[in-house]
Amino acid sequence: MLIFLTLSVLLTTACGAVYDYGAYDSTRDDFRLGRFPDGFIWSTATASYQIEGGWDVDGKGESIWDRFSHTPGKVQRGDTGDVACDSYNKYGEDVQLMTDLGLKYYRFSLSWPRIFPNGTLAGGVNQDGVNYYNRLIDELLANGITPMVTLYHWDLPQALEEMYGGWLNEEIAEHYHNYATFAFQTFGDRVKLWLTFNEPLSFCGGGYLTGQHAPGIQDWTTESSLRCGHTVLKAHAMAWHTYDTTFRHLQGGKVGIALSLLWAEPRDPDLPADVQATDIVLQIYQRWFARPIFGDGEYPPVIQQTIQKLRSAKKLEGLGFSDEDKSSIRGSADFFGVNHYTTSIVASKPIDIQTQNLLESFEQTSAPEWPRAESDWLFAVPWGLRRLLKYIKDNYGDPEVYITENGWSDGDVQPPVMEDTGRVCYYMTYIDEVLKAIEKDGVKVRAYTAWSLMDNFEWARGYTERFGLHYVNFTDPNRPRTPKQSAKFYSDIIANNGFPEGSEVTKMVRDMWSKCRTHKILKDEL
Ligand code: GBH
Repeated sequence: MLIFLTLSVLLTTACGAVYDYGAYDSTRDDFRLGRFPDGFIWSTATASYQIEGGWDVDGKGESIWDRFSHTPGKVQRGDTGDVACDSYNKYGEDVQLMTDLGLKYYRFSLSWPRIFPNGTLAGGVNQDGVNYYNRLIDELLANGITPMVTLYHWDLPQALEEMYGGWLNEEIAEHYHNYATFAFQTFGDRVKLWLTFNEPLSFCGGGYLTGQHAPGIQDWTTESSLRCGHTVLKAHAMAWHTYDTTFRHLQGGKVGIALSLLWAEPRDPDLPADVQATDIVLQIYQRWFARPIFGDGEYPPVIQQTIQKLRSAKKLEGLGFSDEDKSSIRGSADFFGVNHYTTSIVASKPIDIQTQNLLESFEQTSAPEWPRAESDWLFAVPWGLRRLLKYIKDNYGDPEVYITENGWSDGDVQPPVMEDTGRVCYYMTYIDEVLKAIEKDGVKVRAYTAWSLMDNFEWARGYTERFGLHYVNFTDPNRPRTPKQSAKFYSDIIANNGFPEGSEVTKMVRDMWSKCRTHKILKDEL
């Protein structure tokens, strides 16, 4: 029996039949030529801890990522962000790379403890840190590049972790609010695009559930990650409202949030249990933060039920939204920021509802034909992005969507991957899905952001995974940056505003085609 089962699994896998997800649309993998709408925003992104270095210079306070990476066993190979790309000193070179690409936008984050060393306004402002961001912003503007600033990309001041228990404590929403207000006040004359948070799901899940990210708390009951998310939603809304009432009429900018959204498909669309498991995955990954902000202000049912369960089991306080909270969170974004990387196939797993939690009720897998990046979670499934964008349009009131991250990793190998075919294929096909979403589905996508401008500190994976359009040599004290093939390709897309017929970039698409495994059908006109 076992042998028979194994054999049949192998056979169906080899035939690929069961894994042909989303095949109902025969034009799914076609490549579409065309230009993006005028004024479409092309950008690249980085984050403070991942690139700056200068972790303890000029009055900067310690962050939870400094502490975490300095703790043995937390980051692969013992890598740290102490120096990283040394952008604290080399920001001028970074801006030069963008100019060479023809980029007009750049997304980066502020390090909270570089500005408020102990996290609080009362603890004092570090003027050297403020000056650093002033220099960077001015350098960008002098080169015609519009800054898009993330206020929080995971480097919480360590002092707030120690004084309050970090995001587990709702009181730090007030400190975040002070910090955000200070940033609007100080930089908002020149910064018009803001993101309050980068991927609450990732840092609440990584920091307070799996423990793989700072501050490294492992709590599989999900209580801690839910508390983290709760504080973050409140803090986000406070910052947005302050911008809305106090700064908008003076500065005229926009404030959004970058949510990490995956796409998911059931392993067997005809099996109700798989369909239901997929819905659970989407409730957690997509709706936990999106529904309160962009939907009706409520948590999705799975999150609500989990909170209820924890409440009755542990007599929990908090974790509920008052009507006031709800109306303050609902609608608190001027655009929908999306970080998207990959798609999952979801299968159900039977669980004991009494003793196990919902995270154990599903299994996420991939299809054998999906190309995999160096990161073990990252598969190239371009059509997943188009479905996700359509989903956002249909479920969240057709908002303006900014793709705030999308990218592909290579390994840290010798010789380095400079002819980065995997990344070129990924960008070419994912960007084309954005074009389809705009032209065929009418999704209001305003921006596309490549992660990342350059190789950098990839969190718990250290420098073992490289996401850059530029190669960074981390063994050289000067951290030289060198464009990869994908940098040239991306700059051609930017110069052409897409893939117009007859252009150089379209010729390159045709040349690349046979090397890319994601889109199998080649359209005649190409
Ligand atoms: C983004 O997160 C981050 O915003 C960015 O800083 C980062 O450099 C970039 O992506 C590349 O990773 O190891 O199986 O537990 C992307 C979302 C969420 C993807 C956490 C990896 C861990 C999966 N990430 N997830 S696993």
